[in-house]
Order: sequence, then structure tokens, then C-alpha cells
Amino acid sequence: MDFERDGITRRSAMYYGASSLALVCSFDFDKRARAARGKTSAALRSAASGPFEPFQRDVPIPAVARPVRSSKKLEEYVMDMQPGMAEILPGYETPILGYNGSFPGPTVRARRGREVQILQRNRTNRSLNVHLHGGVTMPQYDGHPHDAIPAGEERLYKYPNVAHSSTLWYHDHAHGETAQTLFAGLAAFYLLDDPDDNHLDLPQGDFDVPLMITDRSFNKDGSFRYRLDLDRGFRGDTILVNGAVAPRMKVERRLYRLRFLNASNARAYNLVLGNDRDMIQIGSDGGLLPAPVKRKIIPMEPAERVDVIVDFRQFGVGSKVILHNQGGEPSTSAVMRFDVVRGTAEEARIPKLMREDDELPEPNAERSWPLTFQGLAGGASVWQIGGGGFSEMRIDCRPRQGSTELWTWRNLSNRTHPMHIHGYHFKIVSMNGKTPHPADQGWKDTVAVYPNETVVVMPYFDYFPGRYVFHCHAAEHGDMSMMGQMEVVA
Ligand SMILES: [Cu+2]
Repeated sequence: MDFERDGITRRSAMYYGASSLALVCSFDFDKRARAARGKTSAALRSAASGPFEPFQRDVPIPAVARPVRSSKKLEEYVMDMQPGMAEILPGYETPILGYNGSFPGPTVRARRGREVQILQRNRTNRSLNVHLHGGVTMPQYDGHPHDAIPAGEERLYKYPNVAHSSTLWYHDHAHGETAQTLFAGLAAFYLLDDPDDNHLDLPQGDFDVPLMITDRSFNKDGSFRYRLDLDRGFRGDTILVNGAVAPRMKVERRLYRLRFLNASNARAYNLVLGNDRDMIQIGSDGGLLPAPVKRKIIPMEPAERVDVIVDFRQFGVGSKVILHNQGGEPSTSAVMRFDVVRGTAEEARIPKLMREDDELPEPNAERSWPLTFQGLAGGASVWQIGGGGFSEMRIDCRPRQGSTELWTWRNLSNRTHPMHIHGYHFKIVSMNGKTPHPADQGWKDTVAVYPNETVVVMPYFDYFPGRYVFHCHAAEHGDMSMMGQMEVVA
């Protein structure tokens, strides 16, 4: 369909609200899509020539947000959270909610030491807020679940960018509704760079690529299909990278920095490149690792980030290298494909050492958090931390600013819980009694606690005091109501 030809631009269509959605949907689809109507998304996928066939589209790279004002100390942005249309399946327009109406939303490129302010305008009909995941922000800008921007209103978020360089992302954190809003498309990258990293000569520009992995299912009309599953969380039958079905990407024979984000509601991935080729992990949630770590398989729970360098010089021109999700179902095993072409001169290198280990104070408190699935009177169930569900009225702990503590997540359930702490980072002390994998020894903000296992982490309550949440990032678990509240006291 061609909005221009019909005298209506894509962008203006977004502003017309619900009635325009009906108008857009009434447009005729192209022949192939029309032929596919009436099938389920799984059936479409299994049809070899159907629109769900992988590697049919080039990977889209989300637009970089442009500041409305910029100085040495501050960059100011304005963003609209609003309905939009995304072309995910060939020939279909999928209604989404997105930052500036796009999915994924625009990438914010920030620099350490320069503040970013984003005026977020809520142009939807529901309460929303914005959480900068992995960000070090004052609590009033953190997107606390009970601190919402009502429909039609706006809020200025301030990000001081005081922490190390890292791959962050921002998404909605509305109380009890994050599974829906994340699924609808409110997710985007926020890449924090640090000029002090320049000497590392990491791949830059076109060779530094953010890749947001999500899973979705679709209705016959191309719209997202959501089914609530409180136990496992949502599982889609289709993998998207940057909002395209298992896309392909042309790569030169040279080094690339690939920044993976698992922005799925609840699906975990095990990323494997080609025939078990090495990926060189250089970063995790909290930024660069002390030194690169070679990996053949990279597990990613929801909300985790993994930065890798892939050396495409090991492949010949014309190679097609598939990144797959080991252990996925037949329709969720292909993630994307890299098509290798001739390279230009290499400017980047793989550094030997990247970041010095930080000196941390000795832990001055120990806390234990059992993670459980709890039946309620009346037949309903909820997920709980420490024997309780989320309550805005309850503070679960009061760590001291500037201190570290030992937190033990004890998973007494048969589902994995990716546990996330807002406002601060932690080191993983042990995973089920074992020393964590070298790639998990950097700063983290989200960690997988597998069924019936125990993970000990050491959060460092540096930076700002105040009230923040910590929760399971399987979105359905966090909503219902696997979330606690801490007040870090000065
Ligand atoms: Cu969970």
C-alpha cells in the first residue's frame, strides 16, 4: 500500500487516531499478502514461500534521535509516545505503539559527562512512563511504576550520563501493564559512549550495530497477537530483529561490533553464530568487560545486553552466516543472517584489556529473596519476591548509599527469573554455587536465576539515593507482581 499515492502520508495517518487505523486497515493488501490471509502466523511461517520466510529483508537500523538543542553540557530531545504503523510482514501494516510512532523507537546516542533531557509527550490514550534500563538516574526520572504520565500529558526526563559507557535501552514501565506496552512496541536503544574508550579502536559508525531481538505472533490482518501466559510469559512464533522478521545483513569482511538486546517479554535466546564460530564478547549490561571473552553460545534473558565483536574476515566473500537461537522451536531458531561481501580497509582492532576492575567496599548487609509462584484465595496466582507481591506502600529494604550488599535470589519455582535492579549495578558473586562465566563478571543490571537455582549478587548503591524498584524482567511476572521496592538512604 502506498500512503503517498492515496494522498495521506504515513506520518499524518498516525495523528488521526483510531479512525485512521480502520482506514489504513481497509486499504487493499498486495497479492502475496492477500493470498496468505486466513492462515495462522505459524502456518504462514511453515509455507516455504510465505511472507514469514527468514532472510527476506535487510535488517532495518533504527533512526538516531536528533536533539532539538545541543551544547557541550546538554542535549535536549522531544519525543512522542504514540500509535504508529510498522511494516513487519511484507505487505502488511502492523499497528504499534512507539516512541515517535516507530518500532523500535529512535536510538539516543549519548556521551558520558553530557546530560540528556528528553521531553516525553504521551500521545496515547493510556498512562505511560519511561524507564531508562541500566541508566543511573535520580529516582524521579527512573520511571517508577506508580509515577505515570497520564494520557495527553508530558514529562521531562533527565539523564546525567555519569556512568561508564554501555548499551542501554528505554521502555515503558507503567504499573501492571509493561507486558502490553513493551509488546506493543515501546522500546528503543540508548547508547552511552565515553570518549575515554576511543583508544580501544572498537568498530564505529556503520560497523557498530544495535540489534534488538524480540518475538511476536500475528493475527491474520497483520496485527500483533498477544496471549497472556502468567506462568511462562509471552512466547511468540516469529523472531524479529529491529522489527523485521529474521532479517539479513550485508557485512564487509572486517570487524563489527554487534550490540544485542533481548527486548522480548519473556523469551530467552541462546545465540550461536554459523557453525559454532567464535563471537568475542566485549560488553554486558553495565558496559565493557575487563577483557574480551570468546564465546560460541551466548544465552540472553529478557532485558540483557551483550556486545560482541565478530570478525567477518574469517569468512569468504559470498558466505552466508546464520545467527541462530539454539534450542528454539522450528520457527524461532533463525534469528538473522550475515551476507559477507568484500571489505574496505580495517580501522578497528580487538583490544586486549578494556576496563580496570573497580575497588568496592565490603558488603555490609545480606538479604535473601525467595522467588515463588503463589496461589491466592479465589484461585488466582501471582509471582512473589520474599513472600510478597509489589506494593507501593511497602519498602522491602533500605540499603545505605555508597555501600554494597549481598543479595541472594533463591528461585523456588520451575521458571527462570531475569532479576533486574533499577538505578544501580551489581556484580554476580556466584551462580548456583559456581563462579560466574567470565562474560558475566562485569557490571550487570539483570541476571538469570534459573529454576530451583540460587544466584548471589553484590549491588553497589553508588550515585543517587531514593526509592527504586527491583523486579523480574519476564514482563508478565513483573506485572503480576514480582517486584520489590528499595529506598536507598543517604
Ligand atoms: Cu520471573
